[in-house]
Amino acid sequence: MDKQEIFDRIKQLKKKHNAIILAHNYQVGDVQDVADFVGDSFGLSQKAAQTDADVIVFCGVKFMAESAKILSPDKTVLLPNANAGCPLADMLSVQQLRQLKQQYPGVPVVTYVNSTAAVKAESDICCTSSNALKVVNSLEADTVIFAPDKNLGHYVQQHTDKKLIIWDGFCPTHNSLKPEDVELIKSNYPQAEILIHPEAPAEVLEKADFVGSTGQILSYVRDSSRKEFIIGTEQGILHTLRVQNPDKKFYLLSKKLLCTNMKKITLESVLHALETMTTEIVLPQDVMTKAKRALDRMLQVV
Ligand code: CIZ
Repeated sequence: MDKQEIFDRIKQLKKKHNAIILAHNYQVGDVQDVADFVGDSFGLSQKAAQTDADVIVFCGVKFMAESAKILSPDKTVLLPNANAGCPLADMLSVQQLRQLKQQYPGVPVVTYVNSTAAVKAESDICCTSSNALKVVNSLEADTVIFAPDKNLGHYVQQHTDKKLIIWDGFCPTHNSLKPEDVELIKSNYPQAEILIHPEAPAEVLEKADFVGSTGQILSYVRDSSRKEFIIGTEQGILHTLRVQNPDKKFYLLSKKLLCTNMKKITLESVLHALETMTTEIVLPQDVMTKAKRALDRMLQVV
Protein backbone atom coordinates (compact mmCIF):
# COMPACT_ATOMS: atom_id res chain seq x y z
CA MET A 1 0.00 0.00 0.00
CA ASP A 2 1.41 3.43 -0.80
CA LYS A 3 1.17 6.37 1.58
CA GLN A 4 -1.99 7.83 0.02
CA GLU A 5 -3.75 4.45 0.21
CA ILE A 6 -2.84 4.17 3.90
CA PHE A 7 -4.16 7.70 4.54
CA ASP A 8 -7.44 6.83 2.72
CA ARG A 9 -7.87 3.55 4.59
CA ILE A 10 -7.24 5.26 7.94
CA LYS A 11 -9.89 7.85 7.04
CA GLN A 12 -12.46 5.10 6.25
CA LEU A 13 -11.71 3.26 9.50
CA LYS A 14 -11.94 6.45 11.54
CA LYS A 15 -15.43 6.97 10.20
CA LYS A 16 -16.42 3.34 10.80
CA HIS A 17 -15.28 3.41 14.48
CA ASN A 18 -16.11 7.06 15.20
CA ALA A 19 -12.43 7.52 16.06
CA ILE A 20 -10.07 10.47 16.30
CA ILE A 21 -6.31 10.46 16.05
CA LEU A 22 -4.26 12.53 18.49
CA ALA A 23 -0.53 12.95 17.84
CA HIS A 24 2.19 14.37 20.06
CA ASN A 25 4.52 17.11 18.77
CA TYR A 26 7.37 14.55 18.85
CA GLN A 27 5.71 12.14 16.36
CA VAL A 28 7.07 11.61 12.82
CA GLY A 29 5.68 13.95 10.16
CA ASP A 30 3.40 11.36 8.49
CA VAL A 31 1.70 10.56 11.79
CA GLN A 32 1.26 14.27 12.56
CA ASP A 33 -0.23 14.74 9.09
CA VAL A 34 -2.83 11.99 9.53
CA ALA A 35 -3.84 13.23 13.00
CA ASP A 36 -6.91 15.29 13.84
CA PHE A 37 -4.97 17.16 16.51
CA VAL A 38 -1.26 17.62 17.19
CA GLY A 39 -0.06 18.98 20.52
CA ASP A 40 1.57 18.31 23.87
CA SER A 41 0.34 15.60 26.20
CA PHE A 42 -1.69 18.04 28.28
CA GLY A 43 -3.45 19.63 25.28
CA LEU A 44 -4.11 16.23 23.76
CA SER A 45 -5.59 14.90 27.00
CA GLN A 46 -7.91 17.90 27.08
CA LYS A 47 -8.95 17.11 23.48
CA ALA A 48 -9.49 13.50 24.52
CA ALA A 49 -11.78 14.60 27.33
CA GLN A 50 -13.77 16.97 25.10
CA THR A 51 -14.28 14.83 22.01
CA ASP A 52 -17.49 12.93 21.32
CA ALA A 53 -15.56 10.25 19.43
CA ASP A 54 -15.85 6.71 20.83
CA VAL A 55 -12.28 5.72 20.04
CA ILE A 56 -9.05 7.68 20.52
CA VAL A 57 -5.93 6.54 18.71
CA PHE A 58 -3.18 8.12 20.79
CA CYS A 59 0.08 8.57 18.91
CA GLY A 60 2.60 9.23 21.64
CA VAL A 61 4.15 7.26 24.47
CA LYS A 62 2.31 5.11 26.98
CA PHE A 63 1.97 7.59 29.88
CA MET A 64 0.26 10.04 27.51
CA ALA A 65 -2.29 7.46 26.33
CA GLU A 66 -2.86 6.53 30.00
CA SER A 67 -3.59 10.18 30.86
CA ALA A 68 -6.09 10.33 27.99
CA LYS A 69 -7.78 7.17 29.33
CA ILE A 70 -7.85 8.54 32.90
CA LEU A 71 -9.51 11.76 31.74
CA SER A 72 -11.88 9.90 29.38
CA PRO A 73 -12.60 6.60 31.14
CA ASP A 74 -15.62 5.76 28.98
CA LYS A 75 -13.69 5.95 25.70
CA THR A 76 -11.58 3.29 24.05
CA VAL A 77 -7.99 4.57 23.96
CA LEU A 78 -5.59 2.77 21.61
CA LEU A 79 -1.79 3.04 21.62
CA PRO A 80 -0.58 1.90 18.16
CA ASN A 81 2.63 0.41 19.59
CA ALA A 82 2.39 -1.06 23.09
CA ASN A 83 6.18 -0.84 23.43
CA ALA A 84 6.26 2.94 23.10
CA GLY A 85 7.29 3.60 26.69
CA CYS A 86 9.00 6.47 28.49
CA PRO A 87 12.32 5.78 30.29
CA LEU A 88 11.76 8.86 32.49
CA ALA A 89 8.36 7.57 33.66
CA ASP A 90 10.00 4.21 34.42
CA MET A 91 12.59 5.86 36.70
CA LEU A 92 10.07 6.18 39.54
CA SER A 93 8.06 3.21 40.74
CA VAL A 94 5.06 3.48 43.00
CA GLN A 95 7.02 1.69 45.77
CA GLN A 96 9.84 4.24 45.51
CA LEU A 97 7.36 7.10 45.72
CA ARG A 98 5.69 5.56 48.78
CA GLN A 99 9.11 5.28 50.49
CA LEU A 100 9.87 8.92 49.69
CA LYS A 101 6.51 9.97 51.14
CA GLN A 102 7.31 8.02 54.33
CA GLN A 103 10.63 9.87 54.57
CA TYR A 104 8.84 13.24 54.31
CA PRO A 105 5.45 12.76 55.99
CA GLY A 106 2.85 15.38 55.11
CA VAL A 107 4.92 16.90 52.28
CA PRO A 108 2.76 17.20 49.14
CA VAL A 109 3.84 15.43 45.96
CA VAL A 110 3.87 17.18 42.58
CA THR A 111 4.29 14.67 39.77
CA TYR A 112 5.27 15.54 36.23
CA VAL A 113 2.86 13.98 33.73
CA ASN A 114 5.77 11.88 32.44
CA SER A 115 4.97 9.23 35.06
CA THR A 116 3.00 6.02 35.27
CA ALA A 117 -0.70 6.04 36.15
CA ALA A 118 0.12 4.26 39.43
CA VAL A 119 2.59 7.02 40.41
CA LYS A 120 0.03 9.71 39.52
CA ALA A 121 -2.43 7.89 41.76
CA GLU A 122 0.01 8.29 44.71
CA SER A 123 0.47 12.02 44.02
CA ASP A 124 -1.32 15.12 45.26
CA ILE A 125 -1.22 16.95 41.98
CA CYS A 126 0.26 16.56 38.47
CA CYS A 127 2.06 19.15 36.35
CA THR A 128 3.37 19.52 32.82
CA SER A 129 6.52 21.28 31.70
CA SER A 130 4.41 24.34 30.88
CA ASN A 131 2.67 24.71 34.25
CA ALA A 132 5.15 23.11 36.73
CA LEU A 133 6.05 26.43 38.39
CA LYS A 134 2.41 27.52 38.68
CA VAL A 135 1.44 24.16 40.17
CA VAL A 136 4.25 24.22 42.75
CA ASN A 137 3.43 27.82 43.72
CA SER A 138 -0.28 26.98 44.02
CA LEU A 139 0.43 24.76 47.04
CA GLU A 140 0.34 26.15 50.58
CA ALA A 141 3.22 24.01 51.82
CA ASP A 142 6.75 25.47 51.98
CA THR A 143 8.32 22.13 51.06
CA VAL A 144 7.23 20.03 48.08
CA ILE A 145 8.31 16.65 46.67
CA PHE A 146 8.89 17.01 42.91
CA ALA A 147 9.17 13.88 40.75
CA PRO A 148 10.40 12.27 38.58
CA ASP A 149 12.36 14.77 36.40
CA LYS A 150 15.36 16.31 38.18
CA ASN A 151 16.09 18.87 35.44
CA LEU A 152 12.55 20.24 35.39
CA GLY A 153 12.67 20.16 39.20
CA HIS A 154 15.90 22.20 39.33
CA TYR A 155 14.48 24.64 36.78
CA VAL A 156 11.38 25.18 38.96
CA GLN A 157 13.58 25.45 42.07
CA GLN A 158 15.40 28.41 40.50
CA HIS A 159 12.10 30.27 40.13
CA THR A 160 10.27 29.50 43.40
CA ASP A 161 10.79 30.29 47.09
CA LYS A 162 9.56 26.83 48.07
CA LYS A 163 12.02 24.07 48.91
CA LEU A 164 11.80 21.17 46.47
CA ILE A 165 12.79 17.61 47.28
CA ILE A 166 13.67 16.41 43.79
CA TRP A 167 13.68 12.82 42.50
CA ASP A 168 16.71 11.85 40.44
CA GLY A 169 14.99 10.88 37.16
CA PHE A 170 15.68 12.34 33.74
CA CYS A 171 14.70 12.10 30.09
CA PRO A 172 17.70 10.38 28.42
CA THR A 173 17.12 12.36 25.21
CA HIS A 174 17.11 15.86 26.74
CA ASN A 175 19.60 14.97 29.46
CA SER A 176 22.19 14.01 26.80
CA LEU A 177 22.60 17.69 25.83
CA LYS A 178 25.87 19.39 26.78
CA PRO A 179 26.79 23.10 26.89
CA GLU A 180 29.35 22.36 24.12
CA ASP A 181 26.48 21.26 21.83
CA VAL A 182 24.95 24.72 22.24
CA GLU A 183 28.30 26.45 21.64
CA LEU A 184 28.88 24.46 18.46
CA ILE A 185 25.52 25.12 16.82
CA LYS A 186 25.58 28.75 17.95
CA SER A 187 28.87 29.23 16.14
CA ASN A 188 27.22 27.94 12.93
CA TYR A 189 24.06 30.07 13.28
CA PRO A 190 24.98 33.07 15.46
CA GLN A 191 21.87 34.99 14.37
CA ALA A 192 19.43 32.27 15.54
CA GLU A 193 17.59 32.36 18.86
CA ILE A 194 18.06 29.33 21.12
CA LEU A 195 14.89 27.69 22.49
CA ILE A 196 15.33 24.75 24.89
CA HIS A 197 13.03 22.38 26.79
CA PRO A 198 13.29 22.40 30.62
CA GLU A 199 14.04 18.65 30.66
CA ALA A 200 17.59 19.64 29.60
CA PRO A 201 20.31 20.04 32.27
CA ALA A 202 20.70 23.40 34.05
CA GLU A 203 24.10 24.17 32.47
CA VAL A 204 22.47 23.82 29.02
CA LEU A 205 19.39 25.87 29.94
CA GLU A 206 21.71 28.69 31.05
CA LYS A 207 22.62 29.14 27.39
CA ALA A 208 19.03 29.42 26.13
CA ASP A 209 17.28 32.61 25.03
CA PHE A 210 13.99 30.96 25.95
CA VAL A 211 13.10 27.89 28.05
CA GLY A 212 9.70 26.28 27.50
CA SER A 213 7.54 23.25 26.87
CA THR A 214 6.78 22.19 23.29
CA GLY A 215 3.55 24.22 23.35
CA GLN A 216 5.41 27.27 24.67
CA ILE A 217 8.17 26.90 22.05
CA LEU A 218 5.51 26.75 19.30
CA SER A 219 3.78 29.89 20.63
CA TYR A 220 7.08 31.72 21.07
CA VAL A 221 8.08 31.09 17.44
CA ARG A 222 4.62 31.98 16.13
CA ASP A 223 4.69 35.34 17.95
CA SER A 224 8.32 36.19 17.18
CA SER A 225 9.45 38.53 14.41
CA ARG A 226 12.80 36.66 14.30
CA LYS A 227 13.47 34.35 11.36
CA GLU A 228 15.88 31.68 12.64
CA PHE A 229 15.74 29.40 15.67
CA ILE A 230 17.87 26.66 17.22
CA ILE A 231 15.55 24.06 18.73
CA GLY A 232 16.56 22.15 21.87
CA THR A 233 13.90 19.50 22.14
CA GLU A 234 12.94 16.25 20.39
CA GLN A 235 13.26 16.61 16.63
CA GLY A 236 9.63 15.71 15.80
CA ILE A 237 8.68 19.26 16.72
CA LEU A 238 10.57 20.54 13.66
CA HIS A 239 7.74 19.20 11.47
CA THR A 240 5.11 21.18 13.40
CA LEU A 241 7.32 24.29 13.44
CA ARG A 242 7.92 24.15 9.68
CA VAL A 243 4.24 23.53 8.86
CA GLN A 244 3.18 26.46 11.08
CA ASN A 245 6.00 28.84 10.05
CA PRO A 246 6.96 28.26 6.39
CA ASP A 247 8.87 31.57 6.30
CA LYS A 248 11.18 30.75 9.24
CA LYS A 249 14.26 28.52 9.57
CA PHE A 250 14.86 25.90 12.24
CA TYR A 251 18.05 24.08 13.26
CA LEU A 252 18.10 21.11 15.63
CA LEU A 253 20.41 21.82 18.58
CA SER A 254 21.89 18.31 18.42
CA LYS A 255 21.35 15.07 16.49
CA LYS A 256 21.02 13.39 19.91
CA LEU A 257 17.52 14.87 20.19
CA LEU A 258 15.79 11.73 18.98
CA CYS A 259 13.34 9.78 21.16
CA THR A 260 13.27 6.23 19.78
CA ASN A 261 10.09 5.46 21.71
CA MET A 262 8.18 8.29 20.02
CA LYS A 263 9.36 6.93 16.67
CA LYS A 264 7.86 3.48 17.35
CA ILE A 265 4.52 4.84 16.09
CA THR A 266 4.35 4.78 12.30
CA LEU A 267 1.62 5.39 9.74
CA GLU A 268 1.37 1.59 9.31
CA SER A 269 0.95 1.05 13.06
CA VAL A 270 -1.84 3.65 13.16
CA LEU A 271 -3.63 1.74 10.39
CA HIS A 272 -3.05 -1.57 12.21
CA ALA A 273 -4.43 -0.09 15.46
CA LEU A 274 -7.66 0.90 13.71
CA GLU A 275 -7.95 -2.41 11.85
CA THR A 276 -7.48 -4.56 14.95
CA MET A 277 -8.57 -2.10 17.68
CA THR A 278 -5.29 -2.64 19.52
CA THR A 279 -3.55 -2.00 21.83
CA GLU A 280 -6.24 -0.84 24.20
CA ILE A 281 -5.20 1.02 27.36
CA VAL A 282 -6.73 -0.72 30.37
CA LEU A 283 -6.07 0.49 33.92
CA PRO A 284 -7.37 -0.65 37.32
CA GLN A 285 -10.41 1.40 38.39
CA ASP A 286 -8.92 2.50 41.73
CA VAL A 287 -5.72 3.73 40.02
CA MET A 288 -7.80 5.65 37.47
CA THR A 289 -9.94 7.29 40.16
CA LYS A 290 -6.94 8.42 42.25
CA ALA A 291 -4.82 9.50 39.26
CA LYS A 292 -7.77 11.50 37.89
CA ARG A 293 -7.89 13.45 41.16
CA ALA A 294 -4.24 14.52 40.68
CA LEU A 295 -4.83 15.43 37.02
CA ASP A 296 -8.10 17.28 37.74
CA ARG A 297 -6.38 19.25 40.50
CA MET A 298 -3.77 20.36 37.96
CA LEU A 299 -6.51 21.37 35.51
CA GLN A 300 -7.96 23.66 38.17
CA VAL A 301 -4.64 25.49 38.58
CA VAL A 302 -4.29 26.44 34.90
O1 CIZ B 1 4.00 17.03 28.15
C1 CIZ B 1 4.47 16.81 27.05
O2 CIZ B 1 3.80 16.68 26.06
C2 CIZ B 1 5.93 16.67 26.93
C3 CIZ B 1 6.50 15.37 27.24
C4 CIZ B 1 6.69 17.66 26.55
C5 CIZ B 1 6.20 19.00 26.21
O3 CIZ B 1 6.86 19.97 26.55
O4 CIZ B 1 5.18 19.15 25.57
